[in-house]
Amino acid sequence: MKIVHMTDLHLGKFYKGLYDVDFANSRKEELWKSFENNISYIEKNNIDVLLLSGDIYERDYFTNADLNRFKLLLNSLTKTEVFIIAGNHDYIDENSPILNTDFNKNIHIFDNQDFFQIDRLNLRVYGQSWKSKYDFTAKLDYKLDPSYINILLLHVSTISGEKYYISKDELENLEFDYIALGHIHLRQKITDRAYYSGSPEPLSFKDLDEHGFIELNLDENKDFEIKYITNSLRKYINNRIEITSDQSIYEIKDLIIKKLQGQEEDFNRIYIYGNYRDSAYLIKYLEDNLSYYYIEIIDKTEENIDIEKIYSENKNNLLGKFIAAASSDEKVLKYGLRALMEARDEN
Ligand SMILES: [Mn+2]
Repeated sequence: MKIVHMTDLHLGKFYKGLYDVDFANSRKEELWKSFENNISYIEKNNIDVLLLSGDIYERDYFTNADLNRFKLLLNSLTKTEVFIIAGNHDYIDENSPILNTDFNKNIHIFDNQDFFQIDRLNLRVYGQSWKSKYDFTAKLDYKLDPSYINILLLHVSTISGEKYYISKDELENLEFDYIALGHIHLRQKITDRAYYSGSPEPLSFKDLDEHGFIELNLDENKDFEIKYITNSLRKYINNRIEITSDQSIYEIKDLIIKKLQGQEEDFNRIYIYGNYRDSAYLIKYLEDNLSYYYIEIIDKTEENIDIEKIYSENKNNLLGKFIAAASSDEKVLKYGLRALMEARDEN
């Protein structure tokens, strides 16, 4: 049985105030585009089962037109049984239009039922939908019939200390053949049978590394192998460069261009480390002279000032007294020192 496990699509997500409207809308449309690609993949590859583990869409932004678009895409699948649970972003209540949408019969949305049974696949899929935004307790007392293939969909965290946490031990004690987890956007194995597929598209700088979905082939003996499919349209990447105070602005710009080769169309953050005299000037220059799909430049440079040396040369004058007085506050010390030295250099 060929299964695709996908989660946290966050369709309709609008990047509230973070980006300008056109940019936000184009990324919003890319999330759909990515979903269209994945639906084509599922249809072409004769996938028997699609598991959607919650946060499929954003309740706050999802219009009826969006819901119709979603329905048409899912209804275009001709060979696939689809199972959907709701997460905290698309929780289901009595007013949720998704429960009254005319999906095809092969599309199953968890509301209050324990499981759906597909005889032709000898399959039972269990799932638990969120019913409100801030309240979810996973049910763990399942009695399974091992003559079926039993799968569970769950939208929870496995990071201890986080809300809606479920431990690795609790997951291990469940007797499901596969547990399709959602909520965490990074792909990962939690137990031999419980995995996060990660979000198909990364949605912030928290969602680093590769994105797509999981494909698995579950055989009659209930054995399977996991394949991570990587096909996101973009990535989020943290980059780091080191500079020195005598490097020209052109050399620093070239360093960044080299660093970003092959990732021009991704979301890039550049952390600049090293020493530089006037880093605000440098950052402004780079922002004005580099043009990429998305770039953020973050100043991590240290002022190029050797405080101990300056202190030993100026113990008895204003500079030395200032250093002694301000030594407990590094920021005050550096800014003040620079102002004092600039004033002195002008004389
Ligand atoms: Mn979630």
